[in-house]
Parts: sequence; C-alpha cells; structure tokens
Amino acid sequence: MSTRKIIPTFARLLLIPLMASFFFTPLAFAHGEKAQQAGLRMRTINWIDLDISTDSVAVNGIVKVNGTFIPSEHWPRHMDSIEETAFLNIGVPGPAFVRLHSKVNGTTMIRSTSFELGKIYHYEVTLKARSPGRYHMHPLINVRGTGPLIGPGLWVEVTGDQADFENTVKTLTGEVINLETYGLKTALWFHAFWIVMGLIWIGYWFRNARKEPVIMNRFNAIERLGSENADSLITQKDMIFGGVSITAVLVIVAVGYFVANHFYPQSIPLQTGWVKVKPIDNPSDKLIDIEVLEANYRIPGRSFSLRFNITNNTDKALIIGELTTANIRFINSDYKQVALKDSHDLVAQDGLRLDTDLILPGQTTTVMLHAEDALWETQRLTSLIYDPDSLFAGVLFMYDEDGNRWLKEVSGLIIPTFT
Ligand SMILES: [Cu+2]
Repeated sequence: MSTRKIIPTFARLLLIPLMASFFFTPLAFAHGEKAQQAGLRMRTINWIDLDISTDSVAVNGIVKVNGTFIPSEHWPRHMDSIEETAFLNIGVPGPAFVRLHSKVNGTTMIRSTSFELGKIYHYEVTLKARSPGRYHMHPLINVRGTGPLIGPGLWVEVTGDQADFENTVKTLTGEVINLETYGLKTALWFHAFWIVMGLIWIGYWFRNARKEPVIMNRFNAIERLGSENADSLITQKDMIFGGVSITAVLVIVAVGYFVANHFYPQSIPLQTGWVKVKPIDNPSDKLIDIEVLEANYRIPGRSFSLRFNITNNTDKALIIGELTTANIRFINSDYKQVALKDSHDLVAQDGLRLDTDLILPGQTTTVMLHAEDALWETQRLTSLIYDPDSLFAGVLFMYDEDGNRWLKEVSGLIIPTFT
C-alpha cells in the first residue's frame, strides 16, 4: 500500500472512535469526583460529618465548612502517603471563594502538615464568597505525590455581584490593601514588557524569514557544515545583538529588584513551611476489635455484604447505625433517619441491613451486614472489582445506649459475584 492510501485509512479508523466518544459521552456532573478510582476513594481518607454552614450566601458572605476525617489505615501502598506532606483545602471550580482561615485539631493550617493513619482530625475552614454562581463545594486534602483527595460535596449558591466583593487586609506595617487589585498593574506591566522582549528576540532571528527560511535552512546548513563548523552561521551582528540582549535582561532584572526593594523595604516571603498537627486517638482502637471474615459484592443486586467478628470491650451494648465508604453513607434506618442535605447528597437512607441488632459488651459477635443501593453503580464503586487489588475499606458507626458514637474502620478483600 502506498503512503497516500495509508493516511486516509488511518484517518478514517481514528474518526470512528472520535465520533463515538462525541456521541456517547454522558453529560459531566460536577467536577469529576467519581472519576477517581473506587479503591482509591475507599482507602485514602474517610470523611465524616461534613457540615457547610449555609447553602446560599451573598457575595462577601461567610461560609464555614466543618467536619472530621480519618486517614485510612489501609492506604494504598502504590500511592504517596498522607503521613508525608499534605494540605487541607476546599474544592470548588475556580476562585469563587477566598479562604480566610482554616484549622485542623486547633492548629492553624496555612502551612502543610502530615496526618497519621487511623487518627481523628477535626477541621474547620472559613470562606468568604467572591463570585456569584452555584458551586459543588468539597473539603479536600492535597497529598504530595498523590494529588487531591476529595471529600463529600454539597451545593452552595452565591448571589449578588462580584463587583461588590471586598478583600482588604491590614498588612503588618499597618497599611490597608485591596488584595483583588494589589500589585495587579505591576504584574500586568511586567508580563506585557517580557512578552515584548520575547517578541523582539524572536523577531530578530526571523527578520528575513520570508527570503531566507530560518529553521530548515539553518538545519540543512549545519548538516552540510558539520556541527563543529556550525558557529560560522552566526555573524558578528548576531553576536552583538545577543550580547546587548543578555545585558539588557540582567540590568532590567537588577533594576526591578532594587526598585521593588526601595518601595517595599519590609517584606516576608510566602510561608510554605510544615507544621505539626496533634492527632486525636480513636477511642475504639482499644475497645472494639473487628475481624473481617468475608466480603462480597453481588453485581446484579448492587449489594455489598460483609461478615465479620466484632469484639465489644466497651461496657455497653452497641448498634451499628451506618457504614461510610468513598463518601457514600449507608444508613441503618431501624436505628436512625438521615435527611438529605441536597439533591446530590450521597446518602442511602435505607441502605444498611444487619442480621444482628445488638452487639453485647464483653462478647464476640458474628455480624452479617448488607449495604445495598444504586449508588454503588452510579458512583462507580463497582469498578473496584476490576482493580488488581480488590480491597475495600470504610468506617462503621456504632452507637451505645447513651447515644455515644464509636467509629471503627473495616477493611478486607472483596470478591465479586456475577450471578
Ligand atoms: Cu463536586
């Protein structure tokens, strides 16, 4: 086959999948939280108790995001760990809010930190609304080497006009500045200036490009001359232009530095250090023990089942009220009712069934648990079974008769059933 024939054949072959992907792609919802691998969502961070102070706020209004997370003790080995470097943030498309303040276990979180697996962390983030719109807001933790790990999301609507947004701060020297516009002119001016400098540099080398094409001509000349003689292509004029250019760049950078220092004599660099956050021990660690016997996912029934031994060393009987995994909450409706916070709140209100009502104190009980809901499918958790390490993890919420909550992570190998 001649090359002429091959190219259109290739093009046609490529066109088919391209067209198919165009026609058969479902509409994207929110910003890809389900796109993360199921195993990764289940076994990285257990997010619980997300609370966003409001679902509607005007520009300049305050939104508080609170909750708790427990890094999974079954953190995937192929991923960089949260025990190295991590940073708490809020996931919203675009700069729609500014973060005024954030804390984890009482420590201010302007810096990075690390979090211990299996420990409890309470976070609170204060945001100020900036741009009108409707946003799916999530807490998230950026883990170095791994990327953002996203928590559950809730919709927040921002009303009003961005022109009314105020973002002033008082600097350490007592000056009040508007962060929306501070230094903007200088930044724009500098960008424009360096773009012009770049164009002049490129323009010089391409000045005769119409008569004498530059790239291929020079390439051919070097091929002909051999690389050791390639310097002969550079004229004295080129040398002078190069010398003047580099001198000008260095002088401008130096002058820029001295001018900035003159106008802003007191400045401190952006703070990017690391700070320690005190972990909180999970009281269940010492008192409740779980041994997973068997975990199964039945694909046609969208049903996850788990058989485990639980040893209750607390002094009260326990009831299992909830299983949370991958930001989805499966609720035992016999024990508690959970209202949806919005239309996309991932709660299976009647998703948890148990064959055992009470786990008596001082005993080991075998429990059969079923978590069933279409959310397994719609949130693409079923893809777990196609992972090379089909491991699940989640947090069991147990309650004693005084209403105290006990949290315990369960994890194990999951085996799919296809019939
Ligand atoms: Cu979202």
